[in-house]
Amino acid sequence: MNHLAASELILNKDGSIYHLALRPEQIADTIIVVGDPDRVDKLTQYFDNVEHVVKKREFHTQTGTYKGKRLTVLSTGIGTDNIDIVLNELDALVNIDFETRQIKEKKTSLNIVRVGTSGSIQKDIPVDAIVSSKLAVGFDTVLHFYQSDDVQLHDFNKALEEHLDLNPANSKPYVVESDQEFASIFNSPEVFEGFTGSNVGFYAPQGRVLRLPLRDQNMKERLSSFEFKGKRITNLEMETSAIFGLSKLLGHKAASLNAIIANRATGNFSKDAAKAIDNLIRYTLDKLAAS
Ligand code: R1P
Repeated sequence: MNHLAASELILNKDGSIYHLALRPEQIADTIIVVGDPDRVDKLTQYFDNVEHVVKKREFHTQTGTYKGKRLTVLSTGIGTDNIDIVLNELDALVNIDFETRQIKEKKTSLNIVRVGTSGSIQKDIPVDAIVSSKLAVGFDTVLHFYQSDDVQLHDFNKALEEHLDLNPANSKPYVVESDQEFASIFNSPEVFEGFTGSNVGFYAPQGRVLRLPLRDQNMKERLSSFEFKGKRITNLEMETSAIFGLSKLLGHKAASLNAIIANRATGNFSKDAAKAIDNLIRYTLDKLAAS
């Protein structure tokens, strides 16, 4: 079997993977990913113990146990470009032998759940709600660089392309799914089922105007009015599409939970976003511990 060159699988001097600076023994098989590096402590404050803290750039990792369950919490920073790094390096930590630089024959599947923040684009999904994404649509380009046709829902892609007035210079939207079995542990009557849109920016790419006009002034309305097979786009953020797509390609099980801190349809912002995030954190930890 070919071994991976030093320029492709980049390891640091201490044997850790290039960006995350983690060694294989430092991660659990259930990983919670958050955008904000400061959110990691907000989860691990509830842990029984923390084994280690590793920080490099925006990637802040802590592994420990919560109610006896070993969990890793890792920050991704903002955007699907960072998700490309995080998913590939997490996968390398479990599925590539760093000594021989060869892909292991026996593959390990990780459970990966995002605990994020997001803006709802539907009036009936209010601020402070939790959305668990069943589907995600990526307006980013990450998945298009991989042989990813098999994990995309092409009927949804086509329906979206017909409904949205997309600039040909933008990428083609790709629709991907959570791992239905893993994601189902986060179901409950108070949690909204999500079809989450992820895009490459926070302002125009999500239809926000401060000083610069949008190319498509109706973008937000076009997104919120899309409906196909009884599914409508519920919320917008910047990571879930690549988490779902890359997890499926690499054989990991992904779920994505977002605290809705803004409602883009009504113009409301949460009066206590920190509390909404803490509520989601405690909900996620308890569901994982019970699973
Ligand atoms: C933008 O403010 C950031 O917040 C949301 C978006 O997806 C983006 O990363 O998620 P996080 O709070 O998890 O970072």
